[in-house]
Amino acid sequence: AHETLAPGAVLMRGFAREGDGELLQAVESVMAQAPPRHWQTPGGHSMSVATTRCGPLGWVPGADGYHYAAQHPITQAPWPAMPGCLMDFAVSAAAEAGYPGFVPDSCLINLYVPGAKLGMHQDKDERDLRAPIVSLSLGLPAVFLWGGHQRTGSPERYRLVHGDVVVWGGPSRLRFHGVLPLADGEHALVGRRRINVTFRRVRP
Ligand code: MD5
Ligand code: FE
Repeated sequence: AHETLAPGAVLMRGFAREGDGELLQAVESVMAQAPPRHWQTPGGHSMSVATTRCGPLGWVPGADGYHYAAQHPITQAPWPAMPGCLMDFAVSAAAEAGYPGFVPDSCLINLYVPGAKLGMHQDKDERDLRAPIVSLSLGLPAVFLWGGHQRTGSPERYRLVHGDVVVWGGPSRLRFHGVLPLADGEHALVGRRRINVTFRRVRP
């Protein structure tokens, strides 16, 4: 059952539960090639969420702002290739949510340990804002905050658990959002972590 949260935003509970082992293995292989790290934000703070990425383009925070780059800013190494099962997953999740033809060129992996959080923000560094973002949650449950088009106001709350998938597109693509500090726990497959994987189309 798919739940339309607002025009363009579709929550598919448990959509990724069936293939979770293979998806996790693919994510682990990317993390082995490019270990998640706490990047500095342009404001000089260290993110509490550790990130890595795969695919042709990777989102990177830097002193001069956020941008997409084909290489690691320090080692100049290209990002790991996007594993086939992640690509296939993103394409089918988007199609299922009403976005046929979505092909990601970027995949961001957010690693949360207990206490890690993500402040309210918009995802607007992608050049192609018509494409949706596909989000896959693995591991410990999290409270997702969903605001409006302004930073102010009290956001709606959704509990996202292992295997939940959300596709954010259309008028919902630019809404402010964040994640509350992760509660401690232990997930049978993923351990004491939450991993969120987002698939994006950066270049039109
Ligand atoms: C997370 N990640 O749980 C979230 C899930 C990020 C990020 O926010 O930027 O890595 S993706 C939630 C999302 C993406 C695009 C649009 C909207 C929400 N939205 O309009 O609410 O780690
Ligand atoms: Fe975001």
